[in-house]
Amino acid sequence: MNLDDDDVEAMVGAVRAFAGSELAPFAQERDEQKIFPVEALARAGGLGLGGLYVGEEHGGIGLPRRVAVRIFEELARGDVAVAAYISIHNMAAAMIDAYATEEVRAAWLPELTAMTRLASYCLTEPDAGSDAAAVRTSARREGDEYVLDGVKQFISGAGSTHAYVVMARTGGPGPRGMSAFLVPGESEGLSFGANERKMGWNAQPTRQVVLDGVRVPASHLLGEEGQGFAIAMRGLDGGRLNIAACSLGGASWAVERAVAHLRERVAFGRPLSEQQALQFRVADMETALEASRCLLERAAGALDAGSSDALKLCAMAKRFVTDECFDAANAALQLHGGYGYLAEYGVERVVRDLRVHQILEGTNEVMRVIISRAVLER
Ligand code: FAD
Ligand code: 2MC
Repeated sequence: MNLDDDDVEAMVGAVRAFAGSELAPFAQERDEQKIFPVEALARAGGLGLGGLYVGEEHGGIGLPRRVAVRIFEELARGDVAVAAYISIHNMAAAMIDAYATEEVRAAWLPELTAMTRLASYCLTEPDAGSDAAAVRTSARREGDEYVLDGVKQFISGAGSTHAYVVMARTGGPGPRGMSAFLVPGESEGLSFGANERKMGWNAQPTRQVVLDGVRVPASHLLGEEGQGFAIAMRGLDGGRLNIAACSLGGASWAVERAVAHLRERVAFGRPLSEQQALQFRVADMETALEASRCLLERAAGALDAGSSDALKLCAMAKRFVTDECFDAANAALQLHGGYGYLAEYGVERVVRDLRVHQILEGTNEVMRVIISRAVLER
């Protein structure tokens, strides 16, 4: 999509309004009652938020990454957990658009981009998390079908979504033996574990996905046999930027709340905002947010341009932004005193939601593996 600056600002403004009316007012309730807001997601789809990187012929808007990070920052100001699910949905939809056959794309993408059908990304297994190339789920070719067997762990949206992008082994050990498949949610032999009880991300379910002799047409292979690991990793490059952008949105909101609180709260005869120790804290928080925004923009630009250092920059952005923004949100909680610990202020929810961004879509230790390899092995 060719967007000029006015188009970008109009789109970011529309997303800000959506986050303000459809996400923020319900975030506390969705967290407390573990509500996955499928109707609100369909309305997000109506704004184009279900096919951010999908081509226009199938209902997508083919957005550059540098715009997408701004969109996820805005969404997360409303609700971090819902914004993060929208990122995962887009990662899976983009993989289908990039690697599925034309027939499969035509069958699935219009509803995925509208978000009337939802997607999940299934890489992690009970014994293959950081070591993603150790995946054991198997896919065996039988005539014009593949038969999949295995267990996927921690799958976001599972049980409530319709399209499962599953990485499975079609060949020998290691990354080159892996392939990616689109598995329809209604497939016979597909079942789901209990909704995990979690510290945060309660507005989206997390379940095991169990594949017991699940048959899919051979046309549901994404790309070619043996390309699954690279396809999965390419998806995560952009996913990691969006997760970081969600951290930035959540932390920005929490810092704003903290600043308002410091102005209002009087102690020792004057507003807390007049205490220099707290002013310096605010200065550091604001600097961390702005540095995060700059690194995200830089990494997104590199990914858009297909630069050779894009992988390293995406890992840097994911590591730096999710760490810095967690610390900023946690500091915002501290600046609220005891009120920060109360659910009604919303800041503790943001802290709980942001914590997992240091773990998923590649832990921040794995991000250091990627960065140090790029630096030391070049
Ligand atoms: P492990 O790999 O066992 O790691 C344990 C610890 O060891 C970590 O601190 C890790 O950083 C460290 N470590 C491991 N290897 C190294 C190394 N080489 N060097 C240094 N340190 C190392 N996965 C999906 O596929 N799809 C999803 O939708 C999804 N959603 C998730 C939602 C939630 C709420 C959570 C909690 C997880 C989700 N995940 C999902 C899984 C997530 O990506 C993994 O939890 C993550 O990649 C880490 O894998 P692991 O939990 O097996 O930890
Ligand atoms: N793009 C394209 N190709 C890539 C790539 C990328 N980003 N990263 C790796 N590859 C290729 C690489 O070039 C190599 O190709 P070849 O065999 O042709 O040389 C192949 O893939 C194997 O790469 P590595 O040798 O780097 O593989 P290794 O086994 O050492 O693993 C590591 C690398 C640790 C970086 C990878 O396993 C990893 O990212 N682990 C973390 C897993 C993860 O992020 N899980 C997130 C799950 S999703 C989630 O949490 C959600 C909430 C949705």
